[in-house]
Amino acid sequence: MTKAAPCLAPPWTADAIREVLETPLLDLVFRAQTVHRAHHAPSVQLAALLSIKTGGCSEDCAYCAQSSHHGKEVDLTRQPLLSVDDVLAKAQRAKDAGASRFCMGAAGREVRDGPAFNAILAMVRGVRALGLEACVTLGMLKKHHAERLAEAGLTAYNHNLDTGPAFYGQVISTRTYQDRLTTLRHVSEAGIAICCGGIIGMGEATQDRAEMLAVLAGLSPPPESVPINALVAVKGTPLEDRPPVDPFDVVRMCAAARITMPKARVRLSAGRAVMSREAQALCFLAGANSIFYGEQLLTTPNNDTEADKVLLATLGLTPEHVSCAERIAPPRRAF
Ligand code: SAM
Ligand code: DTB
Ligand code: SF4
Repeated sequence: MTKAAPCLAPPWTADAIREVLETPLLDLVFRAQTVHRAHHAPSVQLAALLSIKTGGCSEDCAYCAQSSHHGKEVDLTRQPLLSVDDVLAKAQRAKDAGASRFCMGAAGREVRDGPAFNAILAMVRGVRALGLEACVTLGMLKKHHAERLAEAGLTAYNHNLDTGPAFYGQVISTRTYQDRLTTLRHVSEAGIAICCGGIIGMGEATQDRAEMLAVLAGLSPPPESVPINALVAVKGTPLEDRPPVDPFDVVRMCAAARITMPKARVRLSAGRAVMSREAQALCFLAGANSIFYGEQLLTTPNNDTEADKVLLATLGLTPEHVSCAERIAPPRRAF
């Protein structure tokens, strides 16, 4: 008698994901919603975002307002690292407004040991003590940095792939795709959840989007959250003249992320401020279940908080809460 084959999902190839991305829109949304309902309640995670250190970055990411490579042309006020007290006051305000995760972003190539990193560890501890999930995005890091962040109770580390490997070199030259994957490995090995996604609208082809999703879906363990950003074309950056992203393309990316990573949170991220309520609703139908919540992203505006609350209520979506277990327990989580 032959043994039954183990039930393993086949790995997603870029070609298969490209087919998914090119499915007729309503069929795609229907398929994504079917996957979504099998894995998730009708709730949306509200993730507040704060830039804790702004501008003056050595990297040359073509989309970014904070790179000093295009700094002179961008209208941006640099801001050194905020104090722990300031950050925790903002985290408390975000909690009061209903956020369950507090994300802190710092401009810069990589984490370095020293007083600034110690202050960031204190911020993570403080955010967790407020009963919020904590996420940071600090650029590349080494194994011991990830371990210290895990000890401080960090819930997730955001480090995006940004695009597919073939297109990547047209956007960034100062760090490689492999550098990003190495950072992600350090994060996972420390037991911290991975928040990793990318940007559409930088001039990439559908194939590049598919290749990025194939890398993401192939990560082991897979990302806990996947931010889908539509380029915010910031004046003075090399991508300032990129045409606006078609909101249906954002819907397609949310759907393909949901189908290929059924358990992840799919975060409708940058670019939401210029999307209609109806386009956002389609993204939620396609499986998005997280948003950046609060009126500022890092350097650019985000949606009005009250309008977001009304939209979620209109759609019958409830804000996700940090579970009681998560509040009491673990600084380190198995991932
Ligand atoms: N410096 C850190 C790093 O690059 O790893 C963290 C901050 S960085 C600004 C976080 C992510 O925000 C980027 O990887 C990119 O995916 C996204 N992002 C930055 N500027 C953007 C823009 N103008 N439009 C859309 N997404 C953007
Ligand atoms: C992510 O994927 N998107 C956020 C967060 N991670 C840090 C950042 C979006 C930045 C949009 C442009 C800006 O505000 O500078
Ligand atoms: Fe620096 Fe991050 Fe902006 Fe790249 S995305 S220029 S690393 S702040």
